[in-house]
Amino acid sequence: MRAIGWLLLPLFLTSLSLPLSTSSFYLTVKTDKLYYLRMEKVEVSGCLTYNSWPVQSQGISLSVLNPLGQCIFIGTNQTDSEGCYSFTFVLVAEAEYGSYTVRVNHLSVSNYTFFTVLVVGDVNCDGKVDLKDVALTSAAYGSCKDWPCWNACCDVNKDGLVDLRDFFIVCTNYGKP
Ligand SMILES: [Ca+2]
Ligand SMILES: [Ca+2]
Repeated sequence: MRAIGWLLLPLFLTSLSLPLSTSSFYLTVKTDKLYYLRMEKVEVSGCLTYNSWPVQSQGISLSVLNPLGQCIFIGTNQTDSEGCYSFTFVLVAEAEYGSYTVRVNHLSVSNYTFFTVLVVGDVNCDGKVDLKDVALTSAAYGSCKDWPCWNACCDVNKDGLVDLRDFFIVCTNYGKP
């Protein structure tokens, strides 16, 4: 009888451990960039794992809140064969400037990340266009890629050259938001 008891013990322990194992789900989330401009496409992606193994065909829900706490996007998708999911949405022309919260959920498991919508011309990504942005653009003025004073952030119109066009954009947005 005692021998049967010892045989059943592992089964008993296994049944005890099952409820605890639900906490082994893990959901990751990231955006393709940290900073965006209005009307840019935002790509959100991540993976769902259980004890580090990918979990496929599971529903993932997404919500995105703007700096005012308003929900600007919601969606649902399923994890693929590698346990990964993705969402894409485009920021509207009137998107609020500032920090956005991206939250993903699968049942009771959730995670979140942030991204920032910048004013065009905010070349140092500090949330406003001011003298620092003008100074940085001046320092990179006249440069193109691979030049010592090249600063990709100052190439505001992304034409491969920091020139009067970029300077004009920075000055036009001076003081925003
Ligand atoms: Ca700035
Ligand atoms: Ca340029």
